[in-house]
Amino acid sequence: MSENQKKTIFSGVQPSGKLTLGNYLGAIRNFPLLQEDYNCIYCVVDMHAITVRQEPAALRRATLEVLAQYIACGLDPDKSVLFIQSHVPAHAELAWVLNCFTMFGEASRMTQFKDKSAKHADNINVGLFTYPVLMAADILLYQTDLVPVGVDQSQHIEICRDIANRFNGRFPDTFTMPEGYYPKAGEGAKITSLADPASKMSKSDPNPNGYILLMDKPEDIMRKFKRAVTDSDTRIAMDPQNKPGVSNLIQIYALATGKTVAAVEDEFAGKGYGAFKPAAGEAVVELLRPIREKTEDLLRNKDYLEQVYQQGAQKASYLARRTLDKVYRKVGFVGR
Ligand code: AQP
Repeated sequence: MSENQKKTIFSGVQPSGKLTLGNYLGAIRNFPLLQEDYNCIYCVVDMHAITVRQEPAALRRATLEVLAQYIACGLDPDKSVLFIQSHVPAHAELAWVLNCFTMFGEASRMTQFKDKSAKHADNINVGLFTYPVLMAADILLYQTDLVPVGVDQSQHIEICRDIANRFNGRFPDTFTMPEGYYPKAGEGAKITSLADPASKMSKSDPNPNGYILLMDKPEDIMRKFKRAVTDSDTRIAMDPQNKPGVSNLIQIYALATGKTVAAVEDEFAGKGYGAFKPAAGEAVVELLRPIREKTEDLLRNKDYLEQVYQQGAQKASYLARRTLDKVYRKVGFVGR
């Protein structure tokens, strides 16, 4: 298939901390699988990350680490465009135009805004409120067909589609209508916290026992799995309603080993949590070991990473500019 016939994929990850197993199983794991059949564009969304306070040196480090992890997880800079969001000013420029096509009421309904406002009550900034508009700009700039994300992002994909529809209604044939591309239920769509199975595994969780980081040492991974919250029953059975903690561990173990849920239930029938939790931990240690080692290698080679993000920014800027010029013309701005 020629490049022009291929559909376009866009996705991004915030360098708002170190990446978790949730980020990996819900999103990044799928990125390399798509790069043969689609035009793929993957971004480190540092502009999104500053909607909550970041320590500048840590943000710089985390940005390079996410880029290195993209590559360590199998993305090939010759096949996919890999870049840093703040290197392509068209993201901020389109976001401004789209702000003027987003209703205050619809932005107010975003659950992530409500959740993050509650978590950061001392810093409910306007950037946090317009986060979904910047995300819509990220996606629409590249005439994206599909956006591979975890289900926690589905509301943001819907508002992006609403904004695109509104803009296209006024100025036809501007944006491709994107669709979310989610893992199936039980296949990483939502990985929950090991310490609180009712909430999503999140890199900004103040309790480090809730998340597994891609860079965690094997002994830390094992400790967190052994302490994972389960229930007073001892059966290893998939039952997200009544046994959310164990069901989350079964999902993780199945994804890490490539086994089916039924095979996992059979393997641990009658064995109890004492056998299951360390086995899940070991499977994750082995899943993450090559990613951690490759990331460490790449982080020692800053010149290579710089070359990747510079080339990526060049390619992304070219594509983004085409859409932005079209948008500026349509809304009536005088051309430069
Ligand atoms: N627990 C999860 N299960 C499945 N998918 C997940 N994703 C995040 N957590 C899970 C997916 O990872 C991608 C990148 O997410 P992000 O870093 O851009 O933002 P996020 O969803 O807000 O992730 P975090 O870890 O919760 O970050 P913080 O704590 O900074 O807010 C997305 O595709 C997301 O769906």
